[in-house]
Amino acid sequence: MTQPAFAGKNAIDVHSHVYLPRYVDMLRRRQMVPRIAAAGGEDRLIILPGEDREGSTAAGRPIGSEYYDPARKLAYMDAHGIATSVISLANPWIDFLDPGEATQTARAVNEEMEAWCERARGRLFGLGVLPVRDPRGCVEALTAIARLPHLRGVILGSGGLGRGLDDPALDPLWQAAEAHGLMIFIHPHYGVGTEHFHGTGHVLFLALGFTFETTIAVARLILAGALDRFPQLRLLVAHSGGTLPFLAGRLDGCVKTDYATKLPLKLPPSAYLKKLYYDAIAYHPPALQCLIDLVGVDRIMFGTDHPFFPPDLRGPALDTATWPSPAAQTAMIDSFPGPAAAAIYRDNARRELRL
Ligand code: 5CU
Ligand code: ZN
Repeated sequence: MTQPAFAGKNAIDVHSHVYLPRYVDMLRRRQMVPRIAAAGGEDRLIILPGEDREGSTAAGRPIGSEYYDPARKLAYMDAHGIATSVISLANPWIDFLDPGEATQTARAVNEEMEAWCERARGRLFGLGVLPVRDPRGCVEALTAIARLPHLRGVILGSGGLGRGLDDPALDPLWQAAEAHGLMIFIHPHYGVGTEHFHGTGHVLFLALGFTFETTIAVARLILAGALDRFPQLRLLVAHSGGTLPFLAGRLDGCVKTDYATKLPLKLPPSAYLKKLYYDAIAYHPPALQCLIDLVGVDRIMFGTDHPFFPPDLRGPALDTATWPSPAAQTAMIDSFPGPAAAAIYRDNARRELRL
């Protein structure tokens, strides 16, 4: 009998999203982006900035219960040889909520996330969310998350508290994450260069806007000396670090020859990039090779981005279909030698996220 392509991988997926049911209800009640709108007999998810004004996106994308039903997450995992997923709320998290509402919602979301993971009996672990418009609430949320047995860290948008990752107001948050040994998953949402993307649907926003957003946010964090102040901080950077692996040498070169600017850095930027963790969502073996050459195989972890980038199907057919992202990531990782692939598929996540 032919084995399915994913049989026996036992992968750990560190980039796997959900919208928890209470969050979905909140998006359904909203009139402004982010929101869920019923259109043409289906629900559509409209989350990206300006998306409701951009005709070429056909107003968002379809959203079904694959985004908020844990049984469907597990069905997808079964179909793709994924043993364990580390789930995180998808963008834009709770960034848009006022401080008071955000703090309450963060608590409720993180507890619901914990309950999902507990019921999944070892197949799901989670990353919590932070009420980013309430800096003190963020530190309290980190302390609460550290006590939840199935949560291993938090997902944080590249915008940080609203002023980027080099914002000194983030220092107490970095300190708390360091003290609790929590991983912070840095993920884009707002996009950069969006004035160049009209007429291209989601394509350039996600392919370029997302990756350059991450690139800029992490580069600024490094140039601000945050990793000298918090050397034990553990950051997992989405989409294989955006373009950072490719541009690391240029960053070093520019820092070295900018004689007029005094940056508070002990090391060249690439040395800090080597201390971070990355998912393997690169879609292209030479791109993953570039990341491996920069940081080694022990800091890179398999991810799929489920339930984004689905095949063009609806309903339960989605649960047994082969999805493009895991197929692409698997083909890419399998082109590397066995020990490197094993490290990326599971060993690194198991060790770094205590799974
Ligand atoms: O590529 C991704 O990570 C995503 C995501 O998480 N959310 C989204 O809206 N599109 C793509
Ligand atoms: Zn994602």
